[in-house]
Amino acid sequence: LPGAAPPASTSTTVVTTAPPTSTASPTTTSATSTATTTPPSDGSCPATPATITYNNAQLADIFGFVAGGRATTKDQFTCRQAEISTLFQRYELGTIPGKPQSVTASLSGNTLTINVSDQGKSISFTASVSKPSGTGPFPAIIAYGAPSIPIPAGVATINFNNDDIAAQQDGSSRGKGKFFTLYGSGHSAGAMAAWAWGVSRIVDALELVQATSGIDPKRLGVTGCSRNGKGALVAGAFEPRIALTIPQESGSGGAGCWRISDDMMKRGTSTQTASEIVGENVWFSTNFNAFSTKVPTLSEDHHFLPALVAPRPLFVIENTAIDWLGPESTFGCMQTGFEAYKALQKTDFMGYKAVSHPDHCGFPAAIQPQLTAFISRFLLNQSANTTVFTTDGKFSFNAASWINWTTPTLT
Ligand code: MCU
Repeated sequence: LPGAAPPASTSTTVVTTAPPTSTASPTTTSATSTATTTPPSDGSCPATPATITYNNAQLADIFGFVAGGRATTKDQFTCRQAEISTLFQRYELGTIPGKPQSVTASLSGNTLTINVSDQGKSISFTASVSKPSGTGPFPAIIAYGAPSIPIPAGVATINFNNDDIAAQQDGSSRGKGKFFTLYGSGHSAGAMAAWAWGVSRIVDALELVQATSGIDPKRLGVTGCSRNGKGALVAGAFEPRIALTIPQESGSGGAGCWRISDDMMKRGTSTQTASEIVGENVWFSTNFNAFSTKVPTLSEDHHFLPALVAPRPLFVIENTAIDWLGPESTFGCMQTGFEAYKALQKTDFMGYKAVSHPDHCGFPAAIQPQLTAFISRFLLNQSANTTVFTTDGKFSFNAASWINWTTPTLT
């Protein structure tokens, strides 16, 4: 197998081989290779049409299949989640390849080394692991870059150098980074799709070394702030092994909905929109460019991201002091996405809290109680009150003008 040479550091080394699920050619890679949940394999999911004609200024129905009909059961909702995954990859993110042919991992000191081979190409990357003292196993939070939330005692931190997997300097970063060394510089993935793939490989690695690592791969969180918050939300949406997703000040392109941000802009607030973001950086696939100036033709929007994370725990942190983040958009968008948690009868598994503070990515003390509650309950297995959905009082969300569908109670 090309590139499958054993890693130099062998303190803990495990090799896994999965059947090939991805190809090196971006044009032939299946857009459905990554599903957030496992839908029934009996062919009972409605097929998603290859071409979709859509035009809707409001926020699309989370539960309605593109081909018609709505999910009324939890099983059917897993079909809809697979469809939403397809739509997101097709129109915004680009394809997130499935499990590579080979992943090997070793943990030596604080360095987790991950070697990946697929279709004859290989890459290697590292993540640094800092653990509490003691033997564990400990839960861990994977932080894009470095965490800008306080990580409590008893939880390990794993620093993910996401820029190494896909660069995000500016528009010239397209196709640059280790993901593209593996899958080709013309691959459809934007940086966020590539990073989500990287998080999945870190989880693969943690599963491989779990016997000796002191990290419990079933209690993993992911976080990031700003551009990296957008990325953390996408990773949580597309990697079902992530137990707790904590995007911080992700704003437009993360917790914001394109439609609401466009509306804010129309009403005179200088906020980030789709048409701006596609020129600023390479977070999205070039597939998204065509939609950025005609957002109503997009058959999804970011209220679908919580619907992909659901019912897994999600705590969204935002900042109302910065118009560019689209605080009105993130509040309305996440409130709409929260309907998925309502439908699944898991309303205390998703929280949103936005307060006003001047320092972008600084952590405000006012959010500490809820952050502590989410981490305590979902990573440390303690009981805590995780019911929270608040923004400070500058605006409200008029659901009636954005939502023309009702939320089922999924059985
Ligand atoms: C909030 O995230 C981004 C934002 O989307 C960009 O327009 C701006 O340039 O940078 C923000 C960021 O990542 O700040 C660290």
